[in-house]
This record gives sequence, C-alpha cells and structure tokens, in this order.
Amino acid sequence: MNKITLEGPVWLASDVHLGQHTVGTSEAFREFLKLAASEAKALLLPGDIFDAWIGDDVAVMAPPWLAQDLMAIKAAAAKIPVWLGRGNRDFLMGEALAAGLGARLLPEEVLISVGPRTMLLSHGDEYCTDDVAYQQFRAMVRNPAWQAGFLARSIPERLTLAAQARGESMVANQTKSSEIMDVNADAVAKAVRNSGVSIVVHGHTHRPGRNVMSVDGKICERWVLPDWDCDHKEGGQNDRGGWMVIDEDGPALFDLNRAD
Ligand code: LP5
Ligand code: MN
Repeated sequence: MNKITLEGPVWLASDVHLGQHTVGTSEAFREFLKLAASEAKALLLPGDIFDAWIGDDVAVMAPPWLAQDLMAIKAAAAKIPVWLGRGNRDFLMGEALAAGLGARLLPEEVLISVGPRTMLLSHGDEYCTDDVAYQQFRAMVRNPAWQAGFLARSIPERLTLAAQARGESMVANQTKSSEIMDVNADAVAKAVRNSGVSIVVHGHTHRPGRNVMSVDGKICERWVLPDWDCDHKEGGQNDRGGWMVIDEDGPALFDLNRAD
C-alpha cells in the first residue's frame, strides 16, 4: 500500500459537497483553505469536496461558483502540498484536474505517516459493505469502461444524469437504516489487518468522532471526518463542518463553529 510521509501539522477535510447552490458552505470552505494554507504543512481532502464531479473538462469553462472554489484550492496548493482523494460523488476527479490545481491525487486507500504515527486514510464508502445497493452502484461507476462511456457524453447530458443519480440516492437513503449506511465492523477490521496500522481515518458517513475498537486484541481508533453544511440554518441550526489536524500528538477534530 502506498505511504505518504508528511511533516505536521497536516489538515484534513472531506464531505464539503460544494455545488452551485452551496453559497454559505463554499464561503466557509474558502476561509478554511486560507487558514489551512497559513497554519498547515499539508492539506488532505479525502473525498466528496464536490457534490457531484462529472469530469475534469468541466473545469476548463467552469461556471462562476465552481471557478471560485477551484481558484481557492489552487491558491492553497500554491502555498502547501494539497492532496485530493476521490469520494462517492467526485470519483471522476482525474489527473487533469489535480495538475490544473497544482495538487496531487490520493490513492483509494493510503498510509499517512505524521511524526510517530501511521494512519490508514480513505473516503470510507468502501467499508459500508452492508449497503449492498450502494456497493453495486459503486462497482458499476468505478468500472473504467463505464467511466469512459459516461465521459463521452455531452456535459448537459452528464449534468442531467448526475442530478438523477443524486435524486435517486437521496430517496434511497430515506428507506435505509442508519446501521446499513454506517461502516461494517468486519470491513474495517480487515482494513486494519491488511494495513498493519491501529488508526483509521475516513469521511463519508457524516458521523464525526473517534471510535475505539479491538481488532485481534489490538486497540484501534477509527476517526470520522465531519460533513459540511452552512446553507440550511433554518430552525436555529448551526453551520455544520470542521476538519482534522494531525500533529506530533496525533489526530484531533475541530468544529467549524469553535475554531478561532
Ligand atoms: O451520496 P449520498 O450521501 O446521497 O449517498 C451515498 C450513496 N449514494 C451515492 C450516489 C451519489 O450520491 C451520486 C453521485 C453522482 C456523481 C456524479 C457523477 C456520476 C453520475 C452517475 C450517473 C449514473 O454514492 C448511497 C449510500 C450512502 O452514500 C451511504 O453510504 O447509501 O448509495 C445509494 O444511494 C445507492 C442506491 O441505493 C442505488 C443507486 C442509486 C443511483 C442510481 C443511479 C441511476 C442514474 C440515473 C440514470 C437514468
Ligand atoms: Mn461520501
């Protein structure tokens, strides 16, 4: 498995879900990028930074909302190394996008070493093995032949299909139990055994926190990154979002509302 050795502090954020209508989230994320560029030595973005990525060619004639977000990532990447990982909504991000931003792509699963610790990092959707319908969808859209066929379609066609897929996903999720949409303990244990680490970091499930588990008698930690939403504040809801900082003391999560 690939290993990236980094000097801390390393900052991580995922599941920001930037899109045309996420004005508040986009603004908060751009502020975060500025802060990361001045405070961190590297920035890792392991998936679902975009609500739907339909192909790197979209970045060439990007609509204003997207151009603004891409420029902010590029500005951060001019100051510190930035790594982009693919999530279940932006799995079509490719080398062209990364090169255009001055960033690098993360492998699907990767070991990250910071100081004395090595962690396993991924988006996290691969561990949701109880969600059989999702894993079937995942296998289909990760197939290179399917991707080539999809990318050969026009941009308007791809936008329509992506909107349909997002709509169907939201409907499907309403009928799935919370357990089905979380990681499967055996899948995580398998990843721990394969990688040899005792710290796993991922996003995707939108259940931020630190979970302790035992794998073959070894105490392990699974850290989950938060998702972001700064556009639905009705009912007195707070902005939602945050990031992880990994330094010599290990990982720690920071809430967007409590960061100063
Ligand atoms: O993303 P989220 O949080 O809603 O739910 C995910 C899983 N859903 C997905 C689907 C993505 O949201 C769609 C992203 C589109 C990217 C654009 C580019 C590619 C376009 C593809 C066009 C076909 O990842 C969801 C999980 C959940 O996480 C928790 O883990 O449960 O899984 C599903 O919803 C899968 C469904 O159960 C079955 C498949 C629904 C999609 C069907 C697509 C049909 C396309 C329409 C074409 C006519
Ligand atoms: Mn996801």
